[in-house]
Amino acid sequence: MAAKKERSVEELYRDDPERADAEVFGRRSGGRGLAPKAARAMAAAAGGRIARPEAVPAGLVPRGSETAGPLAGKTPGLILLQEAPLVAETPEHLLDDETTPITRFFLRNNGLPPPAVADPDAHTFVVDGEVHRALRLTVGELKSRFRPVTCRLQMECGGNGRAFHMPAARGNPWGNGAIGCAEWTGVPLADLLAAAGLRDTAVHTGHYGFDPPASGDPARPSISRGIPIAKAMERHTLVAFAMNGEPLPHAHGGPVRLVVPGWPGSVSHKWLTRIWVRDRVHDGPGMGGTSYRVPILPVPPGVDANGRTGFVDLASMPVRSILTSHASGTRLPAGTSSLRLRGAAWAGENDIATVEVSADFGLSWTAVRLSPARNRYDWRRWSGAIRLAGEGYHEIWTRAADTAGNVQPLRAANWNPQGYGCNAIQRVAVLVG
Ligand SMILES: Nc1nc2c(c(=O)[nH]1)N[C@H]1C(S)=C(S)[C@@H](COP(=O)(O)O)O[C@H]1N2
Ligand SMILES: [Mo]
Repeated sequence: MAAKKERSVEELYRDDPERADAEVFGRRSGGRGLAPKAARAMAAAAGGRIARPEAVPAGLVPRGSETAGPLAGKTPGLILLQEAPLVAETPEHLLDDETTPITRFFLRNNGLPPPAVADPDAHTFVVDGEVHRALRLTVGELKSRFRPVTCRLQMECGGNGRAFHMPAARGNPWGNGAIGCAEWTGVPLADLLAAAGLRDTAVHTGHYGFDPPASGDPARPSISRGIPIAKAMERHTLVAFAMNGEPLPHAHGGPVRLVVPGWPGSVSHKWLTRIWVRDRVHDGPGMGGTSYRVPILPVPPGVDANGRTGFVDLASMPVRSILTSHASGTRLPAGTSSLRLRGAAWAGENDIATVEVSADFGLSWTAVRLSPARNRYDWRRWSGAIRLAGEGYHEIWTRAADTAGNVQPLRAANWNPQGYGCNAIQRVAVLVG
């Protein structure tokens, strides 16, 4: 017996695990070894031959190919950092597309998955507070009453690169893959604020969504951050309802979310229900203390000043570059003496000035070619080549500089309790021969 063609291995397991085991493995739970047909089905799901089909334990399905579960619809290879709340990173080498596909876009939730929305166009959100005329809009009205724009914009978690802080800082240990650059379609928040009419007292926004908090306490939002009015009025700050030309997926905040490019992703509120225009800096969960805040003056690494020394809200994300053409650990054939490289670079509010690569541990650097940005806050794709001197272990380093004169450091020197803004140079190991 073998799994019916039209049903995935995961569906079989979901419906009847015992029967699925019997069908896939040809025996009862607890055994090992895939039946040939099951090995083929699993290979298709995993995107490659299963190397040791005889060793696969009963009940095991390939990682990241789930049709149900937390990474449903995502490319195999995303790294699940946490299941609840859901946090998943895209390894750098899976960010090789000009525009990050939805299947490869990282996920970061602070709360629990919100209920699905049957009719996205009927979903309502409000803009209220320090405005002359509060707005109450359905997503359908947002699309028809205002003029949507489409831009390719960075979305990066404030903790991107956190794993490279030493000593370890609190929070999800992101590598450099809490970033994506998608095409977002939405209405500039500035147009909604203009329609509502800002009062002179308006200084900040506060954002709310309908995702329940991890604590289960319905009185408290999972997260509620905000931005100064100047950033809210910037034309690339969007109230977005589409991603890469598709209706905004539920996992990424559908029916409607904020996209505030260049700033920590936490201000790009998903599952949006309310934008509260405030007469002071917003004080929801995720504001104040050391949350998304960095010390004004350096603090000794490892010392948790707990917000007592001067902290400021993290605004622009720092300059960063990644290599996307080769995964760290890639083996190259003996005799390989040069390599064509591709990657991406971005710098929050600033533009990229240069990207350089080194294959001799930083003794010498070679500039690479940068492709133009489509619009402000787009990332820059880059390509170039590098010589590899001889067989053995090499590291490829990529280093970007921005137009404000900031350069990526070899090691992060801006330690802070929650590990924001770490933009150390990426080191990719390749083995020749
Ligand atoms: N409602 C809501 N919006 C949210 C969050 C959340 O937990 N709830 N997480 C934020 C954080 S910390 C990040 S980095 C981005 C991630 O967006 P993505 O999951 O679409 O990649 O969403 C932000 N918006
Ligand atoms: Mo984030």
